[in-house]
Amino acid sequence: MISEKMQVELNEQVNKEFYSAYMYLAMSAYCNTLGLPGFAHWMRMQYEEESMHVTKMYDYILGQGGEVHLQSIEEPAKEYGTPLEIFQQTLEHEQFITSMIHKLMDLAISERDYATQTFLQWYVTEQVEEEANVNDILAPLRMVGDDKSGLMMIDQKIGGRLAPTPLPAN
Ligand code: OFO
Repeated sequence: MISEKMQVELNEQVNKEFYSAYMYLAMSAYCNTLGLPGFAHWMRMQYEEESMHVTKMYDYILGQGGEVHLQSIEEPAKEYGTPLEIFQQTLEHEQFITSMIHKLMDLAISERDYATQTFLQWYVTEQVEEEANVNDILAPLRMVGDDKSGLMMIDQKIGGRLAPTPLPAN
């Protein structure tokens, strides 16, 4: 069982995870228009991963006897600048999501909601990985700058990103 307040906040987070998925799909389309299929693929895989973050939280709310309230999803931007700028925005977004997860954890701790603390721990760990993955791409992007052959090499490398493995049940 979760509190009314926790239910509201988890539903808010479901919406943010949906937005993440939506934004990465928009970024994927944008990378396609830049002629960077590897970047587009990476973003498409990120979209799939975010979709799983959505349903994991959705299942948790329902499993706790709560109600799911799906809200409208903000429209993402159409353009994201250079490949470096795309990943800078990605990092900023993930840092924002990390701060939201931490706020949720603060609430679970203040409510002594042990089940939700355990549930959220998965997202805390996941966010460390999300930020690290983006930083790993930002480093070579900063190094190559505008060099086209350097960009093509990064495009090829990140184009090999594997599809996310299905998440275990809560
Ligand atoms: Fe759901 O982790 Fe990214 O946003």
